[in-house]
Amino acid sequence: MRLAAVIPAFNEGSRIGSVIQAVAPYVHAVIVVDDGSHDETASVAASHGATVLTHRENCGAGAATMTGLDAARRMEFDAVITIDADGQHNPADIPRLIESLQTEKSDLVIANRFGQKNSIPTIRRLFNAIGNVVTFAATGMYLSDSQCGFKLFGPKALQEVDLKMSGFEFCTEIIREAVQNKWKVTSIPTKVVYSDYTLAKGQSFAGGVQTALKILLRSFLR
Ligand SMILES: Nc1nc2c(ncn2[C@@H]2O[C@H](COP(=O)(O)OP(=O)(O)OP(=O)(O)O)[C@@H](O)[C@H]2O)c(=O)[nH]1
Ligand SMILES: [Mg+2]
Repeated sequence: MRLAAVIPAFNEGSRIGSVIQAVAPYVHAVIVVDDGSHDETASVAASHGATVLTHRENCGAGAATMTGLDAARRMEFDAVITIDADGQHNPADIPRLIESLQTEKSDLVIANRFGQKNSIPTIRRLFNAIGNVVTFAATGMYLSDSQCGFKLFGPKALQEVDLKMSGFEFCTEIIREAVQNKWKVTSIPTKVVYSDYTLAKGQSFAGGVQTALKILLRSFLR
């Protein structure tokens, strides 16, 4: 199975190099999508051997992820790992995602940050719980971590995925596509690290509410 990593990245110049280094041993290629960063994300990624695609403007994590998935398809990869550029996920968990894809014959494996002992701030737990409820309301599928960026798309999911929502709504959109296209979804507990850096950069409460409203509006207007 030819496996690529897709890393959406917005202003992650200080982190992206070490993330690429840690991911590279597990995959055949690393594709970084520089989402209109104002810092050195693109040059650092290129100097660490990644294929770099650049959005001229900041388009959002969903758009950046879709750009990377589409590129991997065109480069004829069979499967894609998506992983955040801020170092929150542990690339050493990648083999366990692959194992789940193969043994469970699943199409999409989603890392579950809440399935093992991780130190996660209460506000982040709350955000994600709301994300799970909104996702369930919009798709009918309940997952313990519907909003996690660490995922493995198997061959069927990689060929069929077609995200239209550009922001963080894309995580819920992926679940809707899974339901519509009858992908088998599995979820496995993984490590996650919250630091001052990721908390300062990550999602704001207002942003989270906006995302939830967009998802709900979209699913009612469908
Ligand atoms: N915030 C943000 N991240 C983006 C954007 N485009 C790509 N990304 C990348 O998307 C990934 C997830 O972004 P984060 O802001 O850390 O979101 P998160 O991990 O879901 O949220 P936290 O749990 O708060 O850390 C990172 O690799 C970002 O670099 C964007 O427009 N905004
Ligand atoms: Mg983050």
